[in-house]
Amino acid sequence: MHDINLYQYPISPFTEKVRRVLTYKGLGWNPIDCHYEDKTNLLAVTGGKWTRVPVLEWSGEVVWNSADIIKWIDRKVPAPRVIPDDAAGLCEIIDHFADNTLFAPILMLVIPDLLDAAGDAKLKANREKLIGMTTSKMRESHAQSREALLSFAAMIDSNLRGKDFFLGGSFTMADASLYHPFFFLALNPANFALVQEFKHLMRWYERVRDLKQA
Ligand SMILES: N[C@@H](CCC(=O)N[C@@H](CS)C(=O)NCC(=O)O)C(=O)O
Repeated sequence: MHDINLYQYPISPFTEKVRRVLTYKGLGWNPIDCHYEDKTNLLAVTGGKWTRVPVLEWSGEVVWNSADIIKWIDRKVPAPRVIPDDAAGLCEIIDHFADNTLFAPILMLVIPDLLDAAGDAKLKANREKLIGMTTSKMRESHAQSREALLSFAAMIDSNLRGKDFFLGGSFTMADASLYHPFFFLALNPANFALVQEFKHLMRWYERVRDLKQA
């Protein structure tokens, strides 16, 4: 048993952002799997204030929202730092881009096949309501989503030329933020193949996926 409880879904990209940071810092956690509809455990741990994953609980302290969890962890366990003092604002901007801009076309591309493969009508209806779009509508966006993804992948790839990590030689929050949409994309090998041509991005993806304790 570890001290940290991490409320999650195994395939949750936002949780994966936090899991990369915990791994790098050598902090173990107890995964507590949540249900897409029954939010009883999330409501209980957050005092009714939050129903999304990830939520982190450590010795009675409860934090939610992936970026806030990472900032909190970096203060509580500073070594090794993932938010450099001179790049804190940049990490926040990159996190915002990753969650809201990079993730958007990836969500459209990945969710329809994922839901079809699950074959669970209740889950499909629940996710369509949450996202505010049917899977057919998501599929209609696919040409545009692929184009957006390729343009974002090209930007990230060009910044990774000659660097092990997005801000330089060490893993930072920027890597965790940018990694999580690609983690989700990799759930669908046909979609992940779209970005294989970006060699710097691919090497970085594997480096972050295979990250060990610093
Ligand atoms: N801004 C939040 C977003 C978290 C989020 O949207 N998580 C998804 C799963 S990856 C979720 O819990 N969605 C609501 C649900 O599944 O009911 C964060 O960064 O933690």
